[in-house]
Amino acid sequence: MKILIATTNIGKIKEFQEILNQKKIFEIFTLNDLKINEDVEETGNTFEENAQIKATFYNQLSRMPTISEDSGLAIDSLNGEPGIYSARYGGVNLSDNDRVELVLKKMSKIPIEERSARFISVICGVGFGSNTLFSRGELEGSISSSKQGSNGFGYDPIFSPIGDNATLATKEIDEKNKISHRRKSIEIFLNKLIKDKIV
Ligand code: ITT
Repeated sequence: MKILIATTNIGKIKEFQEILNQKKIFEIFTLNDLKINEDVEETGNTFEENAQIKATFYNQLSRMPTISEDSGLAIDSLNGEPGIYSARYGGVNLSDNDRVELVLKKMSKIPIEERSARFISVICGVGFGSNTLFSRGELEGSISSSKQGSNGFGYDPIFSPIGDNATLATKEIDEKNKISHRRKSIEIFLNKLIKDKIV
């Protein structure tokens, strides 16, 4: 089955490809492959709403079964921030590293036992049968007091999975992909497709 992974985030694309290619179910196309340059504004108030906005928009453009993801980091001591604003936290002109520094600064006085956080991934599929499909995966962990590692993307240099002293950015992609929020939401999504006999 040909599908579109509709994300503009290179880090996400790599992880989706790595996880899905192992399954050998799909022929994966990216926005680049289809020469789609249009962007859509994420005006929703939840991960689900934003994932659906993206999947619907790119399904209409591509006419291909489309998977989109809205994801982010929810930090308990910051009342769930950056949450759905993870990609634009602190302003759209900041780099991933600027955002990491911003979080470290905001949390500089927060003690180790109050630094709990989780990554959330919500996938929306449009064009797989008549229903819009959703799945959610989460990865519990904590925010480290300094940056560690250079792999991955986004907030990986300051997020350590629960029970692990090392951040996600110290891990190889396949190690991260074994435990990540994205891995979990992809697995749940695939199980829905299998249950509905779509694949
Ligand atoms: P698309 O909307 O095109 O998919 P995006 O980067 O704008 O790309 P989101 O709106 O879903 O995607 O924002 C997700 C942000 O959350 C992402 O930019 C990172 O800052 C952060 N994030 C999500 N998953 C992450 C991960 O596995 N590791 C580190 N940071 C992550």
